[in-house]
Amino acid sequence: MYIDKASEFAGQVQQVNGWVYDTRSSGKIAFVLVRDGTGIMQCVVVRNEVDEATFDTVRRLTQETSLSISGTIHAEERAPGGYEMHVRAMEVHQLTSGYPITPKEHGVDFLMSNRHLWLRSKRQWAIMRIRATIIKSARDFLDDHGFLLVDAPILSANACEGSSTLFSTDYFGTPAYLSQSGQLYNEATAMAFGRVYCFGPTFRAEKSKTRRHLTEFWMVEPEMAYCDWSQNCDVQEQFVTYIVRKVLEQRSEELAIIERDTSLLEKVVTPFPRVPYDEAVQILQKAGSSIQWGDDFGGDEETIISNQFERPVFVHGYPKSIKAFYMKVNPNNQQTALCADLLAPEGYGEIIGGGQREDDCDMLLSRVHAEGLSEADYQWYLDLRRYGSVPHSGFGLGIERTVAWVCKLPHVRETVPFPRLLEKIYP
Ligand code: NSS
Repeated sequence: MYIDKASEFAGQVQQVNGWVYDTRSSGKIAFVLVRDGTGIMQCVVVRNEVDEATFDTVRRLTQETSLSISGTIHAEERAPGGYEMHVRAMEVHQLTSGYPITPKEHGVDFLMSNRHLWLRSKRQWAIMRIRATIIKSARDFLDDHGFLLVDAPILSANACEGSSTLFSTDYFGTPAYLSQSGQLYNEATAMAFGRVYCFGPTFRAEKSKTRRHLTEFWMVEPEMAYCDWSQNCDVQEQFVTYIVRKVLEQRSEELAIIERDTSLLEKVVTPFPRVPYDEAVQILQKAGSSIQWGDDFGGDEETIISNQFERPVFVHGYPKSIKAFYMKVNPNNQQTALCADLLAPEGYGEIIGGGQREDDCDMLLSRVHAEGLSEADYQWYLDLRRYGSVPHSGFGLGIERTVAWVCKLPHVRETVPFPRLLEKIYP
């Protein structure tokens, strides 16, 4: 039996295969908390109900000892999960000694170097399950709304998000890069399949140590033919609202474990406010920031803006000079691009970057040159503007930043099983 299915087995004798989470015992009775990955079950061992050897072993059980334990399942509202096991027999697979992560407080550096073990703790259990639901609901939403999953390559000859954060590798004698984003390939597949998305790991050699940056992160990237930047925002707000609602519906236990105030997540409903970049600059200046029109926003600026709203907020129409080469220039204001970032509330800042793509071949070519990119490398991408070019838009939602916000975590390092950071590639 898996622990999360205990309610189906009340009154029956069942076996649980797992690890010892905690124990306590008095003279005649012992309580063993066993975890099996799906949950934690209280197993009650009464001295005169088991043989002496078993009771003796129970008293010597240590944290993370692996064991199979069997007995009758009973409803017990005081037990975690509402069911407990009255133990009849037990088999120890390995009696563990010296497990490094104890119930006392540990520092972050210690926990990070023991990430392979830290994942067994209750809080990490809750976060990883919320992460899985965020990913599943992102995919479900897109699968159910006419988007086709079309995978983008990880090895590429092209930079998508600027050459300064490329990880390069040798591809049989020519340089290749790890994907920063599947977007350019999505634009090709959107012209073939209409509405598409890719979902996969992306890589950026981020030299900055911040609470929002990983060097390897997962991104879900939808792309839509015949879609302008504002319709793109309509999809994003439905998408994000759906994801948050699914987490609230399906992960209440996990949200309670991490003590998330869910009333703030309940406020995530459409429509999301849309603030032009110019206004965002004014908001920042009023808040005492020295930011000037034309400057990009860093984490601090995003936090100030996102703190002004209870819902996620779009900031749109950034200066084209601070945005990627593929963004469509606003025909009514040549200095700005038809793009929008979505900033999560509670100070979290950007979780989505997106916008309308430049669909004019000459304009795009001039941007390729202006960025110092090689025209030859982008011929295939320019072809998309030569053969049946249409207005099209898309966006990328960063999974780790979304998990950080939904779980209200202070740093992205806990949002992914094995975080890759500037100075961290072990374990
Ligand atoms: O650079 S983005 O803003 N946009 C793109 O990559 C587009 N090419 C996506 C698209 O339109 N298809 O990154 C998108 C999101 C951003 O909002 C973050 O949530 C996340 O990807 N992101 C990151 N998360 C963690 N660590 C790092 N370093 C990081 N960089 C971006």
